[in-house]
Amino acid sequence: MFSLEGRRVYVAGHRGMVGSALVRRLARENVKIVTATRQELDLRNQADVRAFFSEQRPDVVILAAAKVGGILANDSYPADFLFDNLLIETNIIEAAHRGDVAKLLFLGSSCIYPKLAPQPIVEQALLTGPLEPTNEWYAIAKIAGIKLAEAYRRQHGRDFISAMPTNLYGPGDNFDLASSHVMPALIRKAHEAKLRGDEDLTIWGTGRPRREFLHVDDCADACVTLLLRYSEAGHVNVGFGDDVPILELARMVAQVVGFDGSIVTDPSQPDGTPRKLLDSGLLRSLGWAPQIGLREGIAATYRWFLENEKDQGRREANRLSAARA
Ligand code: GFB
Repeated sequence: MFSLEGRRVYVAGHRGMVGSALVRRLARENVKIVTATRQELDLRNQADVRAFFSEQRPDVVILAAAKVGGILANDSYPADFLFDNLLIETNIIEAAHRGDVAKLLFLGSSCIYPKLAPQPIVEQALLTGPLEPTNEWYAIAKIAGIKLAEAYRRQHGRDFISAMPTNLYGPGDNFDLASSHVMPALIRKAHEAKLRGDEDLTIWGTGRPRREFLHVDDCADACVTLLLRYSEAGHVNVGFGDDVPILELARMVAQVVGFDGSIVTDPSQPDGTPRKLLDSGLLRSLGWAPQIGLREGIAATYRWFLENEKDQGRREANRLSAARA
């Protein structure tokens, strides 16, 4: 058992969907949360990261900072997904070692597993076959992160661990259609189709791939469970336990949003991996279980989208002007 009592916990990536859920969850513990915005600290800069660790002296680090995106963003920006993520995780893990951090949790993704891994996917499936081509760049960076944490444990006796969450969704997600994951994309598409009175809504791919969706608050809770109760070299799957075909997800989202037109598939867009249901038996044996069902989670995320729609619009406008500059 590890104790968080009175610890300084650095949440890297606290403005992202996962990081902000971690900050919400950690508010229930007696900890001092340490954060830095992107403007204050460029995690790709090794000297800055080292200086930040020397100043802030965190006891615990949760590495939830990453360049992330959906299938199209991953496929379109392979260099950014590989380079930025390698730098971020290398800098933080090395600085945590230098700074004598008592515990570090590295967050990866279920895309680390082979494209055609037997289902449900056990942790031991890592590096047993070829990756899904649309996101192999991100996957390679995440595999490097797992191995780096493991290497510091092996060579220096560090208590560094890794969690591999399935597809996450929830408040704070990115709803930009060009870079988002499927859940926020479908929420936005259904909402706008409803407002316009469209007769149909188009989803990418065949609609046949299956995905497992976990609410980000359940993921944050799993991270705390792992910090407190897990201290082994092997990474740990964090999944909901069930998956749905994308077409079925689209129907659920349409129902929650109140769009009653038809759903059309666009097979010219990539499907990605056919299925990636995680076996989360190890995590469950530590006493964790998801609390938020899929329909309930979609409804909560849609409410968040409605409340934050203006912010989302502003964020997209900023992104466009940054891209033009
Ligand atoms: O969530 P998503 O972008 O990523 O797509 P992955 C999941 C599935 O939904 C794919 C389909 O089969 C997409 O073709 N889909 C249907 C859509 N309509 C849409 C849409 O409007 N937008 C999007 N984005 N998808 C990502 C990886 O894979 O998952 C990352 O690229 C990471 O590396 C992340 O691992 C968790 O599940 O395919």
